[in-house]
This record gives sequence, C-alpha cells and structure tokens, in this order.
Amino acid sequence: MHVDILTILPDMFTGFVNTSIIKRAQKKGHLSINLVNIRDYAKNKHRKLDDYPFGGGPGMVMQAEPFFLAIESLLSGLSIKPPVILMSPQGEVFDQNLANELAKEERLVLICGHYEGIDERVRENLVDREISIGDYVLTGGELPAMVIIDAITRLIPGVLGAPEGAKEDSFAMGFLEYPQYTRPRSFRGLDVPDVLLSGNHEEIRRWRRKKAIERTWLRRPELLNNVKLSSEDEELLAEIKGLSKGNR
Ligand code: 9D3
Repeated sequence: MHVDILTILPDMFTGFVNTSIIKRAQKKGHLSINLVNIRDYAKNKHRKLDDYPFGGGPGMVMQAEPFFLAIESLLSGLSIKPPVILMSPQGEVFDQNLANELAKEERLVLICGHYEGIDERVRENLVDREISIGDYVLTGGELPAMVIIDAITRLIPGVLGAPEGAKEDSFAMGFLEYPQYTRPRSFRGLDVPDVLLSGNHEEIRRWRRKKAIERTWLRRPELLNNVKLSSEDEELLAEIKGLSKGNR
C-alpha cells in the first residue's frame, strides 16, 4: 500500500511514521508513506495558502490551487487513479468495515484539511470521498489520517505476525474482549479467577465467552444487535440478564 498525505503540518507525522508497526511495515515493503507539504504548491511569494471567504463572514478559506497542483503532480502518469480522500468532519464515519475496504486499495491519497474551510472546488473536482473519525472537533485532519493509516496498515497481509489476527478482530468487533490475566496468580491479594487455573479448556472457553457477552451487554449493548448469537450465546446472555436483575 502506498499512501500520499497532503498536509500543511508534515512534522506531525514524523513520530508516527518512525514508530513500531508502521516503521516495520515500511521496512518490509508493505507500506510506503509520501508526505507532501501543501505549502510547497503555494505559488505566491509569501507561500500563503488561504484567503478571505467570498460573500464575507468570519475565518479564512484554504485556496484551491495548491491542492490542484499537488494532486495533479501526484497523479500525473498514473494509469490507475487512486481514491482521493479528504479528512473532514462532514465525512462518513470511519469504522472497521471502512478500514477493511480501504485496506484492499493499492494506493490512497489523503488530504488533511484544517479548521478553516477548504474551497469547495477541491471537494467537487478532486475528492472522491470524505472521512470523519467521529463526532468531536479536532484542529485538523492529520490525526485522523494517522488513525486511518494505523487501522489499515495492521490489515495488510504480512504486517502483523499471525494471520489469525484478522479473524480475532471480527470477533472483537462483535463483542468486547473478555478479561485477561497473567502471572503472578496472586498479586497483592488480588487473585486470578479459579476457572482460568482449572485446566478445563471447555469451562475456560465458556467463561470467556460469557464475560465477553456480559461486558458487551453492560457497556455497548447496541453491538449485540449486529451479531448473530449462537444458542449458547443466548443461554449465556439469559444468565447474565437474570443475574443482573436479581442483583438490583
Ligand atoms: C465549525 C465549522 N468548521 C470550521 C470552519 C468545522 C471544522 C472544520 C475542520 C471543525 C474542525 C475542523 C478540523 N477537523 C478536521 O479536519 C477533521 C476531523 C475532526 O475534527 N473530527 C473528526 N474527524 C475529522 S477528519 C478531519
């Protein structure tokens, strides 16, 4: 996967691109990241990127030309045009399904906007889709771009060690995770649940499944509407609900 990132703050990415899994993915040739400083395409002598909004009103608007020049320079000579994605609070909300979809692409172009608006002609003529990472206000699209690259990179075959990762994800997206413990079995008088030390693998599997369902029902009940529950799951959920009623 090759990702071109258009930003006015390329320095924000240096820690990210030089760290752990992202770094390793690049070294192994699974990922390449090309940071493009939009300011390099500002033609005027002050390298100014924004101007007052036509029609008046507060704030500034990022001008179209630098985006056009940067994208044209990236895409010239490419026979297959990669999707151009604008990081935007107005976009579709990023989730695991969208990560899976984008991970199939050979190449992506991500544009990071800023608090000031972007000339609408960029959206209308350059952008294929807009993505938000959730309903909260950030100062720019750089962190969202990193979130998306992080989520996608771990899905590229070969990036994570074991290929079971993806299968476990789909489970993790259906239910929240069960509690985990490691040594020591007693820490400051806090003991690991007996069942995990029992050696009874069937009992352990059922306990974990129950805990995962319980945690999901308590914290994210809406997730249970999107998964198909087995008859065992229904049984465990009934136990959980019965217990919590009895406790009230
Ligand atoms: C209030 C009107 N706009 C400012 C002129 C809204 C606005 C635009 C851009 C508010 C913040 C930003 C900067 N954020 C992003 O570019 C952004 C973002 C976000 O703020 N939250 C979640 N996902 C994303 S993706 C890009």
